[in-house]
Amino acid sequence: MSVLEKTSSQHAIDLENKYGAHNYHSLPVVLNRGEGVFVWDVEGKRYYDFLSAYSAVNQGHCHPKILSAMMAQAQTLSLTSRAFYNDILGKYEKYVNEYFGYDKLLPMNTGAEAVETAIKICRRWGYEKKGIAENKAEIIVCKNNFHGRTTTIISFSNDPVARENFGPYTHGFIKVEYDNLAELEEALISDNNVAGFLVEPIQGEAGVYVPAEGYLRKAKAICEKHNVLFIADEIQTGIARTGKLLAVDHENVKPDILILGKALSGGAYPVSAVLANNPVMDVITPGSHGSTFGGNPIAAAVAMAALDVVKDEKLAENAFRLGELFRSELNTYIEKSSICKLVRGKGLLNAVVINETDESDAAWNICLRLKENGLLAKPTHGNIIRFAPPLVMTEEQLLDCISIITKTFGEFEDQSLQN
Ligand code: IF1
Repeated sequence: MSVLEKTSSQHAIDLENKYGAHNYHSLPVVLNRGEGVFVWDVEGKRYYDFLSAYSAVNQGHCHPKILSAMMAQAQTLSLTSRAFYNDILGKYEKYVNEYFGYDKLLPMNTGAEAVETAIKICRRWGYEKKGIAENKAEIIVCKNNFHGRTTTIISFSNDPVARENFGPYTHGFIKVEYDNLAELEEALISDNNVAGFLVEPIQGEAGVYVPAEGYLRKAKAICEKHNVLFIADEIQTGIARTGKLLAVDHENVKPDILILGKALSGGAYPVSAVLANNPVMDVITPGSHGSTFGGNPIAAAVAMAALDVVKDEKLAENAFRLGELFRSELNTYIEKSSICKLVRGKGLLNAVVINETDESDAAWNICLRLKENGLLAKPTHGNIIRFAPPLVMTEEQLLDCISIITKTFGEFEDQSLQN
């Protein structure tokens, strides 16, 4: 069959199964078109997208403003490498620094690369500015973290599936309980070699764990007290996803190092960035870090357009308002549900915990039924379903989705409890 011909869903799945590494267990749906909050499968069925490519498509699929910026730049100058200057990188760096309030930006491509970059900056700052002995720097991370898939990053993961048989692992990381200030302070008191604390403002993959009010603010204060850099991984929670531009904005926390990715480009192109002020970023000197595509002209053009959209379309405000509505409506449903335990989240990063164990396939089966009912979502761990639509969703569309979700849950309720 010519690849140009319409392929059936099964044929597309068979091709991936035969020719692609099996590194995902994808929901059995084959998409070939996206627009705003909608995606379509190869058979022409339309779905609400409630994953947003793991919060990369906050601005909606194929946003016209982002695409036109991308195409215009792609037809002009796509890649120079940093061996030479170009006329858009400096403009982009200025724009993003002013947008988030930092002195300098180090441009990368994927989130994991940006996390690795932040780790290198933090360690070098620890040696050159804090005076930690060579190769003794430690970075505190949280249990159940997710920061990417590189060997160093999975070295400090406690997810066996992400980590086993990828050793030997990178040293220099201390794990503490998430949302536990006492453990964080204890780790800092007992180890003078700590250079930084790397944290997700909300733990996404762990199941949308929202820490107690004040956790981020107090953690930052503890870091300041111990001369340790507070590093916020906002790759998934940033760019308006939680109802503020950044999740740390809910507590007015200013990270020493800010890590961005995913929706920094609106999902149109791999763009990530590390932001810091001069006393931190100036440890990076010519030749000490880089990337072929990092800061390329297309990435710069796309990201500026994507950030414009966030402001112009007031996506943070919309996410805040619709998130309140989503959790309120789901809580009303949960009051009488036998299968749903709770809903949690901020803005339009939410999750519903299903009344089953980690090993149960209930959440997966519910997602299969949601697909049949026209909405795509995926479990994060056995019994937790993440609900994260594009932030351009209207109230009317959200109410339509809430009725699909509650109708679908209803099909799994324990009938005996309904009478
Ligand atoms: C997968 C979820 C996982 C991230 C945070 C860094 C990265 C991510 C907070 C790395 C990436 C993606 C990766 C993708 C599934 C998805 C994900 F949490 F979003 F659901 F895995 F945990 N920091 N998250 O969320 O960014 O290198 O991918 O650009 O790897 O399966 P990346």
